[in-house]
Amino acid sequence: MRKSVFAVLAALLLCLSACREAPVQESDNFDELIVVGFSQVGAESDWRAANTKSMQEAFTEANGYRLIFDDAQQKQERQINAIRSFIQQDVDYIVLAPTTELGWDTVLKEAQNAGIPVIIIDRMIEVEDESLFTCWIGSDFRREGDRAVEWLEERFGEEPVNIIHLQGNIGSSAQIGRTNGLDEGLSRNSNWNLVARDSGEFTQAKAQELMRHYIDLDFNVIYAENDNMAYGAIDVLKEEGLTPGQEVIVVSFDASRRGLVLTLAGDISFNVECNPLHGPRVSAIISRLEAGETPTKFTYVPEMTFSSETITQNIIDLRAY
Ligand code: GZL
Repeated sequence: MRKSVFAVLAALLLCLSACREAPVQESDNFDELIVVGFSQVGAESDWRAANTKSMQEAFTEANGYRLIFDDAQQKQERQINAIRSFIQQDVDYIVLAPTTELGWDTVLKEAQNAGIPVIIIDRMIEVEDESLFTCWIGSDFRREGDRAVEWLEERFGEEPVNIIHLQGNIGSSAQIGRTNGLDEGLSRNSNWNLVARDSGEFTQAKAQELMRHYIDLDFNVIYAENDNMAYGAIDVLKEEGLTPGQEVIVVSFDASRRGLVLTLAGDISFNVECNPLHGPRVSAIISRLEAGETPTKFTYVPEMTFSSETITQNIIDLRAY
């Protein structure tokens, strides 16, 4: 009996001395971490998944951050609640990927009054007072639309172009810019005709639903404002025995990996990149703010285009998302 008690005591002492020398865990410096509250639109698309992954990989404890992540399921009201929660938790920074352009003034004023800088990523916001956010980094959605329209003009020339237009979430700057680009194309090409226009909410399922509704119309082009809606449209074309890239030309946005695989296959004929990899970009902005510097107010990220004629598997393999 005594031996076993002694043995237990000896083991306990050994364990305690080992724990004392235990290496400092990252979480031991919990109070030194920069706390970032990130309000994300949702998980509606491949683009969004890549954007979330980029942010989560940038804002780790190993990199000196504690990330508080909120998925708003594409509802602005949930984003506003998340921002208020971040304020209550007194985070160091708020990052907002806004669902829509309008309706942010009140809650951003609350963040400003709490002395918490707000960084906007991806889509743009419209506010009375631009001091309500520190800076914005994202895409030039109107230019994305213009590039798709320029390709369609080159592809079709004077031939008839009868378009089904699958829009993203109405009021998001990605939808506004890409739609404005198409509207400019429709206004300057008398051989172009808008057959149908509807919001697929950037999702594959909603786009399938719309395409099943419009499939009997007379169209030869689908202008899908993101890859996931292009996937949905292509599903229905194939169900109906139509060959994307032949009877129907599909133009898409995002250039996600799956979108580029379909571009290589010829299902998508033209794909405009919308780069989601904002994690390192936002981390660099916060580093500058931590150093007392003032970041550029508006930063547009570089983007390229891909066509089924020029894309290769090697290009896809080299892509980061
Ligand atoms: C664009 C982004 C859009 C993508 C969609 O920057 O806001 O939202 O194009 C995503 O895939 O759902």
